[in-house]
Amino acid sequence: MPTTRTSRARTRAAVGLSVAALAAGATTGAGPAAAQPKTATAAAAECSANYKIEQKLSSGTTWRMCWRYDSKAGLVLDDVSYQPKGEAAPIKVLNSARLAQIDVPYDDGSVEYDDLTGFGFAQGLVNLAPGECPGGTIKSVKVPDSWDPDHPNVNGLCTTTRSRGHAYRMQGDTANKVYQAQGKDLLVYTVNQVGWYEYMTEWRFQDDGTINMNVGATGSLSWDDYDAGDGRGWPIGKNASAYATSHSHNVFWRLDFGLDGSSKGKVEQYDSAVTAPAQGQQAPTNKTTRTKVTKELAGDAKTYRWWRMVSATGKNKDGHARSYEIVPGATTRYPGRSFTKHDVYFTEYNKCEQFASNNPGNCPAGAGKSVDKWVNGQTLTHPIVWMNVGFHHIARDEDQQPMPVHWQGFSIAPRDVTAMNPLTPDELSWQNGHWRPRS
Ligand SMILES: [Cu+2]
Repeated sequence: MPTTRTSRARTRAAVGLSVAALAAGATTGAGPAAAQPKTATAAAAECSANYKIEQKLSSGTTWRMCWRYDSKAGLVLDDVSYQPKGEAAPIKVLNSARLAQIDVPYDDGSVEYDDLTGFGFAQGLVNLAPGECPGGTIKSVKVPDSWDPDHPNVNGLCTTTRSRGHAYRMQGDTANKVYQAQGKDLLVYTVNQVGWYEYMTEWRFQDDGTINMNVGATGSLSWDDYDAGDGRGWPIGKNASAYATSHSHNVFWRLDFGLDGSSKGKVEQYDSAVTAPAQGQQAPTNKTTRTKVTKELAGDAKTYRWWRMVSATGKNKDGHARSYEIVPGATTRYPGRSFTKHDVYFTEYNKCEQFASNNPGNCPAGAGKSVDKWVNGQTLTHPIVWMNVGFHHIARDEDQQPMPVHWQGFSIAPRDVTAMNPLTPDELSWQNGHWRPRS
């Protein structure tokens, strides 16, 4: 093996030590824009120009936010607001959004990495080449607790726009006119190297109000883990050789909603029950019920279940309470740890509760070090959402070389934030509700 690789493999172990040593005195949250967002005002993002991201997409939607860089979480987005055309002011969506852990246990039980809190995820921020951020801007990031204190600045934050294909298509009876639009996204991302892996942390802000959060893993398979036993790895070298050890990536996100400028959002869970057709009915029936989640909850995704965060104050022009729906992505829930046993956790805001596992925050003794311990019956007045998305990585020959990006993540989608499709063309803006064809 080339020496660079060997030294990189060693780097991983070394990083674990140095960060652990630092952890004693380390605080999370750093940088000039680290001020906590105030709760009252919805509109103005409170950060200097350098830390502001503002993008008006060609369809007329503007996204605004502030960014900062945390010594463990890496990129943090604060004061995120959405302003589609036709809205006079920005609509605040999130107080704060960021990763909360990447937990990587190997299937042979040999090792488990807590990449954010123990293995220098934030310090592993890499420089981006201009070609990686086509049409966009690469910002310089000052990395707290940088491995090289003389060179803490990394050109590591890309903000750009991207097409995402059809936003909608509709034709009239005669098809004389086709309404169609191509959707545009604001993309904000960093790449963080942890050992052999390179994690892409993508935030995509769609012009229709949806936000997608995804982590993609690329780089190389861990060079230290080619000795898996039966059923715990996959041969990726010639014949029965080089059994790359299977492992899980359990990624956590932490979302602090601030819909319409209030942190006092209300969590609701919806479930639908299908019953067989009754006599005389042509189809089975389906009944959807709402459960208000008023106390802390460890939630499990299942068919016909979903959650939303409802604004405490804001209504759209139809008089409906604004909300954001949580749209889970594909996940393989890892049953091996107490904190990975559930898909979503709703906890009451507590400043010291920062990371989903091995939390270094200064919580009182007995508070527990992981998110599952913080679900203990408190009433939700300022709910925090923790999403857990797992991926079981059984390597394949195609993982060399480099390893193709494998993605995991989820979305939050507006539900009644605007009275109609925020991208509705003006000619169709009268078709709200049970409209009558014009003669
Ligand atoms: Cu993997």
